[in-house]
Amino acid sequence: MNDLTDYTDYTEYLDTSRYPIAESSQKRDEIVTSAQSSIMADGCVVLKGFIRADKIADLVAECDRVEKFGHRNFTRTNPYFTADREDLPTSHPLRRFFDRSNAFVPADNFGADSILRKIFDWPAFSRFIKEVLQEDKFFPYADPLADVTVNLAEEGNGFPWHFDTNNFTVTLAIQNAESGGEFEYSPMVRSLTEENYEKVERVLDGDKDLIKTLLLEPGDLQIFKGRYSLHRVAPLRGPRKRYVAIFSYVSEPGMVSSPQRAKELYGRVLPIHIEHAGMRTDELID
Ligand SMILES: O=C(O)CCC(=O)C(=O)O
Ligand SMILES: [Fe+2]
Repeated sequence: MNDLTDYTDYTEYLDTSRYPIAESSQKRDEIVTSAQSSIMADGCVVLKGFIRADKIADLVAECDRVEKFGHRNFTRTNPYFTADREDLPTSHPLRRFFDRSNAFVPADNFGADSILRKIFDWPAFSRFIKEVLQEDKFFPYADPLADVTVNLAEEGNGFPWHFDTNNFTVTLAIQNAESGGEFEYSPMVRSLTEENYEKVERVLDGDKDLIKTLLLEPGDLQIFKGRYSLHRVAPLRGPRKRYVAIFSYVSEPGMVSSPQRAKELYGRVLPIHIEHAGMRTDELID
């Protein structure tokens, strides 16, 4: 398909004059090329004002409607989500454990008129993300609880320092807390072959020379490769909840979570999770 034109009127939500992602044009090519070079340079690109400023209130209202369905999950984890290593000194990154607390609103709560779902289902949107990431194997997640979710976080919470277990994350900032919540990251601090524990330890100790800070505002779209870049969301302050939408893509069509992960992150397991895992319902252990 060489013709990128899509006549559906998404201009209602997305700032398509600033980001004409659905048309073949020089402007679109420039946006894609510039986003690709940011991703290559430090694994991150932020498209400021991707959502029209006058539509943010509708997105906040959508989140306010469903936030009561958020499933809270509390863990204590090191940046690698691995077990403690008592053979190592307590300062070692593998021994640095932080409280992690977050709540995901499962994807099946948003309803047919959801703005977030319309964006996720729009072919021009996923095609644009795929091009920016230059991923050949790129498919929308097929998990009915997790394809497009909202993460909500309250005062004191945030995401402590970690490396992602997935290759990339696509997030849309919708509402910030009164303060805090900066996105901090240390680009490419490790690689496939080198863990660089010494450098990781300096980041965990707050070495500012190694840390970049971004303050995302409502309407900003972030595409981030977090497998090799240590990152966190700084603790939040104030009573207002932080809302971030997460759009999920995977490397194979039809993929869904494991039953264990669905239960942990979304609080429920659906028949599709069990079918894909080749398990029977009575084999599930809560
Ligand atoms: O909420 C965010 O901005 C990013 C969260 C994050 O790092 C993650 O989901 O792995
Ligand atoms: Fe992350």
